[in-house]
Amino acid sequence: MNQANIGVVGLAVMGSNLARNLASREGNRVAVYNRSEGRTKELLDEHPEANFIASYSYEDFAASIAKPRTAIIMVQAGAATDAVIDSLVKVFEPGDVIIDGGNALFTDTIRREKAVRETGINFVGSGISGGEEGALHGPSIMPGGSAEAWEVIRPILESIAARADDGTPCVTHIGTDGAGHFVKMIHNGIEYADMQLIAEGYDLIRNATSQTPAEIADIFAEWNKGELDSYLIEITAEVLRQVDAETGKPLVDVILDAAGAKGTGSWTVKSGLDTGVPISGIAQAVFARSLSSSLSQRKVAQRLGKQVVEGLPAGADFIEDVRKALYASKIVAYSQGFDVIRIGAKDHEWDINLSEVARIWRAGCIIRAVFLNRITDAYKQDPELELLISAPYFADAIADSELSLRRVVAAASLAGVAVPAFSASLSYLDAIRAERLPAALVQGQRDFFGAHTYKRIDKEGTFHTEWSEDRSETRVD
Ligand code: NBP
Repeated sequence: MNQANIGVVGLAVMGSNLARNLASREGNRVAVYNRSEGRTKELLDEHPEANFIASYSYEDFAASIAKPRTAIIMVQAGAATDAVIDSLVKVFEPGDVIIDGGNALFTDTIRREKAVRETGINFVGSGISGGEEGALHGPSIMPGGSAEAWEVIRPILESIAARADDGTPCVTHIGTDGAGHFVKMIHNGIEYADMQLIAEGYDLIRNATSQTPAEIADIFAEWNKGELDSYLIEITAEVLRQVDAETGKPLVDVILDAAGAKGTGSWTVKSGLDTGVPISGIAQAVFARSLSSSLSQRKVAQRLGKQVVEGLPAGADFIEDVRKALYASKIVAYSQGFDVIRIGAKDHEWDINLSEVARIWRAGCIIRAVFLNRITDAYKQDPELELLISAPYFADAIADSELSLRRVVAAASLAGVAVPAFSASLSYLDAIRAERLPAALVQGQRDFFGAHTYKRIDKEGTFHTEWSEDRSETRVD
């Protein structure tokens, strides 16, 4: 092939690995371009086997791809993505496809899709999960955009996507314009919650027992054989086993306890606020990272007295409670994440198949987990499922682990260990099932100071009480 059938713009970690993945699949010839020539030359030197066609201008890049052209952009999200799109639009033609595989904010993708569509070029905003390993060996891919563009790019994306155990590729057409990046954003939000819950479970066991990180790694490795079987549990065991070459200490004890973030977690929380979906577990996970990174405030707070951890039960029963609490809370986090996708899809008029979303997260991505098979089944059985935790399998799983979660949150509170994500999950479970919430009092307060009105449980209509005068009630509609 003298011309490439696919191009990649942006050859940093993700782009170069994705380009190599593409080149390794039969029938592909890959064109590559990067703003700084050095990166392109380095990739060519290090991977001659990939037989890339390299270009050093957008014009040559476009000429090196067979029509209709398809190119994947893998550059920094934000202004860099806009700059590359502007350049590609100038050299591409109607019918060509531009895929943005970066972590774009979905509202940017909606804007870009609209603008690019006017030129006759197809624009696909696609979430790509799995980090650098995923990009190289097979990521989970979440493309948005038009159905026509999907048919063009489908074979190539299916060829590079991760394969689940049943052999199906972890890619599906998520929906129009920003749907793919929206779903990728929620994926990352769930990832924040999953990681925080695992960290809280580790912290409790570490505080409760005299076990070393390496010994706790064995516990996680054991958990990975059961219902918690997932990539994040697997790598947790590996991280805990790692010894620092310099000090000989467990590496986890040497790493500064300030967790970083790149933005998709807080975007998810903002979406929860915008859509009115209570994604409290995810929110607590995002805030837990913020708190951890507030190093000077943490220092000042020591004036309140150092944290004293006392009285955590140390036995095997408690460790089993932590495992079950983790499972219940993880189910809550996924349920909240799918809830915001469901409502977000309604708000943006995206026809998102939730069963398909769970299906393509089963391999390749960071939150891949065996129990995603159960989520796939739950939404397949009932595509209109309003609340994932109400599906029979998950309702049973929560019933089985609820008491453990209660004991863990109670023990942590009494002992003085912060478990924000476990606590938020339990409160969510209690609140969402409550027959009556104290929201009635809140409505009374709102009507008192702002005449915001209220509804009654016993009759139709909207009412207001004259609180400060004769306290009479009037119907206002
Ligand atoms: P980075 O996000 O670090 O971006 C570096 C790339 O952007 C380089 O190729 C750089 O070119 C290019 N670039 C910049 Br910066 N400004 C540019 C401009 N004005 N015009 C053209 N190119 C420009 O790369 P990454 O970590 O490989 O991630 C790529 C995308 O994939 C990002 O959107 C990221 O959020 C997403 N993502 C990353 C991961 C991960 O695990 N890292 C996972 C999933 C998704 P240069 O070489 O000339 O500076």
